[in-house]
Amino acid sequence: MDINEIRKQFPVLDQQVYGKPLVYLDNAATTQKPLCVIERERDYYLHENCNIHRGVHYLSQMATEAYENARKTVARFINAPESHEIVFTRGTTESLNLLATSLGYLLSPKKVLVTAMEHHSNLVPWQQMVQRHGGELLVVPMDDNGVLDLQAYEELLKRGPQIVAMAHVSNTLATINPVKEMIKLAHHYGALAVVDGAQSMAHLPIDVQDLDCDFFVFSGHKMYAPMGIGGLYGKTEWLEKMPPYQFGGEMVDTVSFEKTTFNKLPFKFEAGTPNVGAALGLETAIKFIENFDRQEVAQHEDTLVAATMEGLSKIEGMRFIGQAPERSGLVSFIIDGIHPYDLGTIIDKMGVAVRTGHHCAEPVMTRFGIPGTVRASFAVYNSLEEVNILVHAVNRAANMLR
Ligand code: 7TS
Repeated sequence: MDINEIRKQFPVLDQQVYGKPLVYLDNAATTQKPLCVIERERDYYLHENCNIHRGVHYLSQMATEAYENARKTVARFINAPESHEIVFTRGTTESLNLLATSLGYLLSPKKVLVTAMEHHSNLVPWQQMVQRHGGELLVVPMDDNGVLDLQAYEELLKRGPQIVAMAHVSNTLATINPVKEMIKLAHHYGALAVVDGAQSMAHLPIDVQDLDCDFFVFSGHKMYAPMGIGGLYGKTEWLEKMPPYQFGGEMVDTVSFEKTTFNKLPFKFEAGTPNVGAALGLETAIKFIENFDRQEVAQHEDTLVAATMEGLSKIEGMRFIGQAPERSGLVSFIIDGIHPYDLGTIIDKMGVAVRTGHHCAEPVMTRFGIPGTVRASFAVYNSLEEVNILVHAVNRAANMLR
């Protein structure tokens, strides 16, 4: 892999901040976008822009076809059996709110099981939904390395949750959860399985049929695609049963003042005008990812993670948060006596962009008894040279703050 060639496709990386070359290590928050994705969206607005599914004219038909082809590309990318099982949304958060609301109407669940390492987006919608039904949220605990306790998981499943929602990859700990095994167990105990793939789509191959998950959700912007687009995969049998969660144009079949019937899948869940340009950008981002040998990319990212940990481990008082044997894409750490925010602010002035804080996973920080972490997260365009700059910057900042 020629990192310099790859970086040429990301003009945003080629800039200075505070007079220093930008080192962008906040990819778990959002990745940068390659030129092909930017150009695809631009092209759409230059030549194809039109509302879809409703015009008989040429442009509308072209845009509709392009949008539906994008859906097919997403389906192929995650090996969904049918493209109508892909619902376009604004992203992971909207997909999870759709699920919590619609499954809430359908099942009125009294118990939903989540894990101790969820992003707030895969926690609060479920919590609010069960509380509305007078139920409770069950939580799978984890150990000090950030590994889920699978024995406790099974015990909790015996308490009969109707839904289990789990992160594929943790955005704070980097843990890759054994979701296939967890889904199998969930089904054994009669629960539906929802996988939050926000942090896995860009890094791991996804096969929803192999996982056998009932639902899988993701955000485009964390996988080189534009913001404002993402998706929800759901098994047909469940999507058919689930009531819509937003109402309006496009999602209806017939409407009178007395009664409304709804459109077929997936349109039933896509009320209003969608973000067509971003969906086309997402399709291009998928093709961008597929152009690489994915194993080689994963190896490259693992090398960056290992080099980061190796370099940082020499700093006095260094504590890594998240040391599961199976990890992906990021390093979270704190240094004794130093607030993550102070460290992040100082290294920002050295050109290094990392995320500090609780990363929208406050219960994880509570679990580890810390205010937050500093998180460096990687993408295909990051280099070992950037890792060296990060390590050097953290070293200098730590010395300044001590
Ligand atoms: N789930 C996980 C595991 C995430 O990492 C995120 C975003 C979300 C859900 C929500 O995704 P969204 O695209 O709908 O916002 N995580 C982060 C992060 O770690 N830093 O900024 C956003």
